[in-house]
Amino acid sequence: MFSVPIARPRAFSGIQPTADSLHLGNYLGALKQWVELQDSYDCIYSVVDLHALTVGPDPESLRQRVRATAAQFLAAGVDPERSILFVQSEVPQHTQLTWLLNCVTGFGEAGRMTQFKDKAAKLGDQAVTVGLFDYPVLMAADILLYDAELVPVGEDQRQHLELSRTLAARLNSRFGEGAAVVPEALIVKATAKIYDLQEPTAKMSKTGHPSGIIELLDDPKVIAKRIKSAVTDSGAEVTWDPAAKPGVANLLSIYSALTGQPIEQIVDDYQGKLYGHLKSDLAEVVIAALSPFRERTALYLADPGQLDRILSTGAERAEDIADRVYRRIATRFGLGQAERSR
Ligand code: ATP
Ligand code: LTN
Repeated sequence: MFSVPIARPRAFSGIQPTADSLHLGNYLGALKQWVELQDSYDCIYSVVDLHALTVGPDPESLRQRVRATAAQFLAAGVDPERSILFVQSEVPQHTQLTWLLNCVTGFGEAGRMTQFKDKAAKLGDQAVTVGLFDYPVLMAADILLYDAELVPVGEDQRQHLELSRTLAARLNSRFGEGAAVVPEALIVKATAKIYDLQEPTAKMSKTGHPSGIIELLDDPKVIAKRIKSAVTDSGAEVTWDPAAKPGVANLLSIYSALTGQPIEQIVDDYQGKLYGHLKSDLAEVVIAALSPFRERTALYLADPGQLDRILSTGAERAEDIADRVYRRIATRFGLGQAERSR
């Protein structure tokens, strides 16, 4: 008897190759869910290099970071036998669909994206590019191109996801049902926003000050130092109070996410102990979790041929889906010539 494979719903997500190492926020907010979803979804994960172009990277470092980011996806447990892993720019339909979506996105609608407004305010008028403005539309194209139902991301991507949903719904109302799948965000509350260790009200970010970040590829000594010098709050008692004690709450969230222990239990265990105890134990927990990750990343980077094969197979499989979905949507727009001549 043959067993007929039952089609599973699709999940899609991406991370920008904007640093040599991902950080703990990227891992707990996104990558950890990516790995878990592979059991129940057909997953498609991308190194979104076209998005990274919006910050004007040096070409050689971009090239290296694309590979380093892909190696970290694999090291975290993205399984190329089960999931599609590819580099966004290798699949031309992403930019093609972006153009179609540009033509149904309001200028004001895109201008309301808070991440754009924040970045634009920092850069100033002269330095802001059209690419940065269009970033959320490219992200919507990434998702709609695979008819993805679920998109695992951190809290900072909520508004962008909302725009993707709006654009998908707009295609359906303008061109009839079935034009696009309306995606859902998967934002896991406990780890949706990991905070900077030095400034525990700001999100841990690749562009933050190094002392506030735990990079996944950091040396264990650096990790221990960063955690021990994390800003904690007044008092010395370990309690869960994110509003009054954001620094301690952040450490507890990280501890809980990496060990699977509920926050209340950790708080109980530290009754009568000081912040310093929590910090040194957390340093051990983080180092133990990240050491095998660092080793696996190094192995993938040491075998460029294998990484190339994984990424080129991934791009082929991604393009196979992207081509079909792009043509379906383009036809709805009335771009039928392309369809007939193929
Ligand atoms: P950064 O701001 O750190 O430079 P980014 O937000 O520009 O990174 P990506 O590197 O593409 O973007 O983020 C990859 C994923 O990691 C996204 O799903 C994002 O929501 C998630 N993420 C980023 N920072 C955090 C954080 N501090 N806590 C939880 N999730 C995060
Ligand atoms: N904008 C996202 C990265 C990203 C993404 C996507 C995430 C680009 N395309 C599609 C999910 C789905 C960020 O984290 N900065």
